[in-house]
Amino acid sequence: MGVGPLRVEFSDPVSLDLVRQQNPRLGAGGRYRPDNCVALQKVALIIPFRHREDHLKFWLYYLHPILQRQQLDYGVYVINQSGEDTFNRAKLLNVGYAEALKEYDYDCFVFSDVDLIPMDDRNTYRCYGQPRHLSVSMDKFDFRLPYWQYFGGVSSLSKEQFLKINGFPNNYWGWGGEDDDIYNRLSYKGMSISRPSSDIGRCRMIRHNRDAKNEENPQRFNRIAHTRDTMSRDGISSLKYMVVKVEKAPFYTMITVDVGKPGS
Ligand SMILES: [Mn+2]
Repeated sequence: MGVGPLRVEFSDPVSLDLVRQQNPRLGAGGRYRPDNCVALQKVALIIPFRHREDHLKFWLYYLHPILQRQQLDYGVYVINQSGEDTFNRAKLLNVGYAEALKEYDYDCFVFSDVDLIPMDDRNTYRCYGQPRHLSVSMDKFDFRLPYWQYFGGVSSLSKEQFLKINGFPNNYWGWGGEDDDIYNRLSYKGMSISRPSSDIGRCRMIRHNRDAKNEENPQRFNRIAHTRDTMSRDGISSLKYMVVKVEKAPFYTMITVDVGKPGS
């Protein structure tokens, strides 16, 4: 079903009308299931989000056709952090996991930054025998892994793999470190990282400046050094948040959440 390498570029903005025209079989809230077969996995795509509407349009434009060619039974969940306090990517991912499961019996979770687009549809957005790192060769890093343990960008974990590591950390506020903490969790629980080859795993990042309220987190080095001690009490088991609004848009479900602020 795949077509291989894809042309991905961001010079012309895309409209949601175009997304509508190209995805006639997409259900409300960004749900899809193939009608000629039973998909092997039920996949929730989780996108941490705040103020990136233009990036989201590109993501929807490129990803929906790919995910349908991949014959996935899937739903798209945009987890929007309310307010203007410091951003917390990993906590938003935990919220996405919890909220998606309230809607459907998903068994696989793909966690994707809103600005990353795969350049080859053979990079299947599903789960594997080991946690999967999907964005292995990003244009931003010259199409190479920045370091071997790198787990940022786009990744997938089965429900079982996610629960084995108690989900993701809730206390990484601001930019950086949470992906390394997740890598530590996986490795401490005896798992390894599965990856596509570097040509199939090519992807493009939409260029942008650092967001306001997502400054580098100076505590990240200290936190990463203590994952082994903290992971059992900090994770999906200790997750606390408040849903502000659930919106079933035509191409995605947006869940706006209050995740608190540093120290709360
Ligand atoms: Mn980015």
